[in-house]
Amino acid sequence: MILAITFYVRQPIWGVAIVGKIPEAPLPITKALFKSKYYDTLRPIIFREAAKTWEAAKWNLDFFTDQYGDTVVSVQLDETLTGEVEGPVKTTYISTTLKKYIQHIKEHGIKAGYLNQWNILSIHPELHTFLQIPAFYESKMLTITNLWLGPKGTKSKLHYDSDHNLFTQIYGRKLVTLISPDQSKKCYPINRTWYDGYSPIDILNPDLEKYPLFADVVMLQAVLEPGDCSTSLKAGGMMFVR
Ligand SMILES: O=C(O)CCC(=O)C(=O)O
Repeated sequence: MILAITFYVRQPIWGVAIVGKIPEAPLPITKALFKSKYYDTLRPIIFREAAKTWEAAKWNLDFFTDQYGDTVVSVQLDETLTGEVEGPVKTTYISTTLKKYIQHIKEHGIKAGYLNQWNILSIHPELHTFLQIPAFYESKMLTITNLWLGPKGTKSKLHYDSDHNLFTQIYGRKLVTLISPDQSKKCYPINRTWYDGYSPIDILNPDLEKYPLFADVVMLQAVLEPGDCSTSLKAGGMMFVR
């Protein structure tokens, strides 16, 4: 299982094009230093174990089955979760209960689909007590809080993002890839809009004959472990997650 929380941040633009790994910084860091060094200069950064002591670190499939099993959720079920996507994509969702979805994860793994962008606090506001916003972050900059719950191997296709985020890995591991706006034309984007723009390329297995420009793309990558926080500062750029 993989589980993550993202807080969305309304603050457009990116600023850097860098090669290689998403950089890491040690904690503690003051609000002022975080803002001047990373936020204002739009540098993606990872703070390892920043959320290790969150109450949410206790979350697992049994917690959601026992406490929220009857909640109705919308689960994405299409091919964008598993491989290369030829556009245009018809995204398919089914409505089910959390209990049934979790049962499907246990029985069918990746075929169970992805409970993504679940705006949990709008439905269960009491869950905010499980999330302790890191002290370096101005919590007033955060807007929507989304939960992403899926089976091992689930992918979020390479897509555009309109907002920065504060991404926290709760359970399982995720490979996060960020591509800055100046690189995105090498990703053969389809629907260049913030809400449904994406690339047809499976970046883990790119077809370079079909997408030769992708061979030169500059990406930042990192594996996030439980408790790690990353501030993607990716607005206007592209993101891929597995
Ligand atoms: O975790 C994921 O699968 C995708 C996250 C994402 O797209 C985002 O934070 O904007």
